[in-house]
Amino acid sequence: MSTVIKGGTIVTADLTYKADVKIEGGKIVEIGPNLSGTETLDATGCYVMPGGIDPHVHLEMPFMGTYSSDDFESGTRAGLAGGTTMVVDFCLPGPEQSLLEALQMWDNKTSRANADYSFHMAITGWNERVFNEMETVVRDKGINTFKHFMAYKGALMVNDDEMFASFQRCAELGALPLVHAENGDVVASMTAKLLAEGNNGPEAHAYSRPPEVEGEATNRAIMLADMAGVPLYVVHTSCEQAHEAIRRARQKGMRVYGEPLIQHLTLDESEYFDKDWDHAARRVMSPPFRSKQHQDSLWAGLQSGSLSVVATDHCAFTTDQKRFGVGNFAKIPNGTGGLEDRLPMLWTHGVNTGRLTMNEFVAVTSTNIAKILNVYPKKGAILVGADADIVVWDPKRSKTISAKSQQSSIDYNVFEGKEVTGLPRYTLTRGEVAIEESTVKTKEGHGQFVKREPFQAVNKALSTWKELVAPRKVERSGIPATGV
Ligand code: DUC
Ligand code: ZN
Ligand code: ZN
Ligand code: ZN
Repeated sequence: MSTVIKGGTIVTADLTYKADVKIEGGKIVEIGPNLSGTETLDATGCYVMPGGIDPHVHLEMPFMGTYSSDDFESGTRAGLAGGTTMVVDFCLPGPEQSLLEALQMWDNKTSRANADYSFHMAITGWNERVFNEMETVVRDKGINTFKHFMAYKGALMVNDDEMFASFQRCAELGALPLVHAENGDVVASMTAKLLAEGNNGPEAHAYSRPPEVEGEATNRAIMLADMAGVPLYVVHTSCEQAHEAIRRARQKGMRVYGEPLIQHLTLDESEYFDKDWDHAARRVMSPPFRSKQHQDSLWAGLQSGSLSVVATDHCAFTTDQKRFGVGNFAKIPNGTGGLEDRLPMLWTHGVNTGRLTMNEFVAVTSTNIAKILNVYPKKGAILVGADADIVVWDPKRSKTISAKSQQSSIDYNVFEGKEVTGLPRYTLTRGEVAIEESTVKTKEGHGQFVKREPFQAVNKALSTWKELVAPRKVERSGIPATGV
């Protein structure tokens, strides 16, 4: 049994060329002209690209007194419908919970996944057990990334001492630290002030977390990672201040990656000033949507390469869940959806406008993150031996995005009414057709956990501060007697 994708143009992060792709046993076995197999998929007029990888999703996540509404079944189905063939979710240990216990809980959620998945492990507190368990997580559990929340004070947030200790541990283990970079202390104090002054509507959420709190935290995390001698991945980079910090660090030779979200690239802060409370609350996420100036900065970063990956932070809450925050914006569950719409929206607003080439599109939706997460070329590649996670992309297919036709289980879509041109004709997950135009053929339980090995060579030579990390003892004579 073999499948041939016939008549298409292969588009990878670096090449565009006409060839057929033959698949057997879930893997690409041959690429070339005039291939034949037991089954043929017609790719005439289409681009054959590595399936999207969304490295930032929260499926069935316990958060702000509820659970995000898409689970591994509906979330991966939404992803596949939009050409995304792998997701990476965040395992969040509760207070005092062991990392390994939390991982077991997360693993239990995945039995109905339709596409492959992996986990980042969050460090939500610091003690000797966490220090020890990190090694097991990296060596035995196939997880090479640790997430740190610099915001959500009193819940997920870690302090600088904890974060710095964890960064150093990541350096030892060959793991990559991730940060949610917002200054949680300042957000908490601004939130309290806004509420005390009677600003309790969803627009106040944006006032409570201005770009400065993100820029400050991004800078701080970069400096601490540099001191620890470890690369850094900054999730949901939403503003110029954070982008500037990343740009500067990269220019100095530091290995720092920035991840804008499709929502921040295409939706702006005016969404919060809609008169309708539900409209604004549905768009409450952290960081919040920004002004057009910040959007321009993010697009420029993708074009110039200072920003590396486009993700979604898919964390979907229903309107009823959002209404927990009526009268107090700080209780609106933070999060928006985007899994199904990331590729079509980025194609429409990036490739169709000329901001991104097709190859850059593949780089920022799939190949770059596969390399950053150390799963390339199993994922993120159209190469012999790679998993056949493939999207056959029809650049002429259009639709109007609507909650009525989406796979996500929530009752609205933040992109409602937006026209997109460029959609999957087929999405294949390890060689199986999961999407054929608008027909969903996903198979519950098909998705497998993707193990990610530690990095052989974490860049230990990042910093001029290295000597501070490894202090040099000074032999001195004539030390004065201590005071009495
Ligand atoms: N931001 C969100 O909007 N939701 C989930 C967590 C986060 O950091
Ligand atoms: Zn976050
Ligand atoms: Zn997130
Ligand atoms: Zn189902």
